[in-house]
Amino acid sequence: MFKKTVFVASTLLASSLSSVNAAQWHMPTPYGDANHPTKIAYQFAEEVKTATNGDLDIVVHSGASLVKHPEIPRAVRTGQVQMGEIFIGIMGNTHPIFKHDNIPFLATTYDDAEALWQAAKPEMEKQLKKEGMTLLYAVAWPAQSLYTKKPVASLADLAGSRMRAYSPSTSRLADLMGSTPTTIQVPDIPQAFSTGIIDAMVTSPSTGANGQAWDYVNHYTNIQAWIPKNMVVVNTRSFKRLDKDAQQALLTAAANAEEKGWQIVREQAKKDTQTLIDNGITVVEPSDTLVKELSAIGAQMKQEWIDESGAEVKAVLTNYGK
Ligand code: PCA
Repeated sequence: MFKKTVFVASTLLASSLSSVNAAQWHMPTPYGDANHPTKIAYQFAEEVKTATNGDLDIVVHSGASLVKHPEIPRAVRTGQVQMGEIFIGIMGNTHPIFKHDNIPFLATTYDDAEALWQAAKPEMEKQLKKEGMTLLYAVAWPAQSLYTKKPVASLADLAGSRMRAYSPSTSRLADLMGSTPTTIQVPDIPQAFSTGIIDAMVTSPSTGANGQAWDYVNHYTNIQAWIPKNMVVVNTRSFKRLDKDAQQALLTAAANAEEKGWQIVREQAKKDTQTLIDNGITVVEPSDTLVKELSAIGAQMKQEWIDESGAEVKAVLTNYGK
């Protein structure tokens, strides 16, 4: 009898302790559930919940439903939410280090993109730390290519066009390509095309496939200009308030998410390009002229980027070795 009482008491104590420690966190993400970074975010949250026996419950709010994409960095920095996912390039005006993600032709294969990420990580972590954030993981998108209504043999074919931009670097790119940039979020792309606000965009086969790009463009030129990433960050104070086990659970799940992301993206790129073809989009390799013209723009943007922030950018390029 006595033993049983002790058992009940300690069980109650354990469960009340765990409810005292249990936390529900909110994690806004910018893109909808069909996108592979969002799928990985859900798996990450599930893994953390299991590893902490439910003590850390991360609620994923996808599709910018809780916080608008451009506001997510501030929401995490100020602790309004504990974690968030951000397309790295949108922070390009905060500090040039974030631009490593959108420089055309700096890394165009998945192996190079992984190497660039490893090279950029230390500087990224330093900068995020200054803003009260800790980097958890990043997930790459498939390589970014050109969607247009008409074939593009050279940049002359884009003269006067209106191009979607999704970051400071892509605005600059549109300028240099002789088109006018307009910032448009993914859910607004179909309407922006149908109302003539834009008539071209550079994004992944995935975003084209998810948004049924065949309804508003006919041509996809496989320029594979860069491989951008979403990163997941945590408010550093929130992270430090967790006990050591929960911290470790978060870091382990983050490492797994990052590894899975690099594995999935290669397959995803092939699958989604095939979806574009199956739905009638003409997929072509870029002409030599277009490659030459775009490479020159890439070289110019790289130089402008170096000029903006010598030390940090040079550190990335030295680590990257290219
Ligand atoms: N899709 C997102 C980011 C990169 C991508 O492939 C977008 O177009 O906004």
